[in-house]
Amino acid sequence: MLIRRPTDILPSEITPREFFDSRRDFIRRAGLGLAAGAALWHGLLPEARAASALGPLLAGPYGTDEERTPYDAVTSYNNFYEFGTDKEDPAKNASRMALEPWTVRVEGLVNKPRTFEIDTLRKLAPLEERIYRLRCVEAWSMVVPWVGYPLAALLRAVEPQGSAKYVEFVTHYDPQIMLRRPVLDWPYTEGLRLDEALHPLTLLTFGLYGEVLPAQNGAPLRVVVPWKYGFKSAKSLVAIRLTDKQPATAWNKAAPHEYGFYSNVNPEVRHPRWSQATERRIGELRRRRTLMFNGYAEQVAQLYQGMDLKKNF
Ligand SMILES: Nc1nc2c(c(=O)[nH]1)N[C@H]1C(S)=C(S)[C@@H](COP(=O)(O)O)O[C@H]1N2
Ligand SMILES: [Mo]
Repeated sequence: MLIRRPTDILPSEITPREFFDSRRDFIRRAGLGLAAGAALWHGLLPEARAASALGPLLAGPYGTDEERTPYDAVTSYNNFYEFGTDKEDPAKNASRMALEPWTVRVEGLVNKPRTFEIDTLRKLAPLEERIYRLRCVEAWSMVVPWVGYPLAALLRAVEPQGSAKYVEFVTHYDPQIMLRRPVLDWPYTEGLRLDEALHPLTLLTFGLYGEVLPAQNGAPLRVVVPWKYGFKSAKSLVAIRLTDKQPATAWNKAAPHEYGFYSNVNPEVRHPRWSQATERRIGELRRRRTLMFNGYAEQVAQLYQGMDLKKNF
């Protein structure tokens, strides 16, 4: 099978690792069409899951039949600016991060503020596999089997108070091992409206492809908000804070005219320096049309009813 790729992805980034390669070979040799191939591909996953360090995984809702982006691409073409601004920097540098011990403070306007050990947090709710698209504002996208549970499960456990309207995510920052240059205002922070954070699509994520989250993808835990630009999906969380005011966010602070608080995937709202009408799926040559809310409109459009999405970009 000829895998064509755009020039900005290194060959090493799209070569499926051996494990997935052998399955692809099998699918190819079986001479199956794309749809049958995809079904087989899905059918083969429980095998990978059984070997998972994360234990048994439920099949989560809102999946997609689209072809998954190879593991090697997902783990070698990253944005994690704390470890450098080139796509290959996080895979090279993020392993410097000590992942143990790791705690996450859940605090602010909640009845039961609590600091969780990462192992406790991982076991708070059953882990699911959720095959979600993630689309970067830079107009590349990928399809990934993420592993996690709805952020709502954690938020409900700490009992948000009536005055809580927003959720702020604070990420790990250690100047000894991360960029000191103020590319962004470290630590990287993000935010959601409380109803967005409670939406069942919003995933508190501990793994991908049935494995523990690699450091470069935001170990030991991150959020994945599939209907928003990738930068909303903050990595390596250390605090989750419920507030009554809209929190500042790293990209909005860095370039307020380019990155708004909402940052919903919206092909009708141009980034000031480029169009958002199309995207390039990693590993594909031909661009795809970008879908409103990254294809999740049916699930989330009602959250924004009556809002001007050009003004609230
Ligand atoms: N802490 C932190 N989280 C982050 C970023 C970052 O630079 N730092 N980059 C964001 C951006 S721009 C994207 S597109 C996604 C990329 O996730 P991935 O590398 O797992 O594909 O992570 C987001 N989360
Ligand atoms: Mo991004």
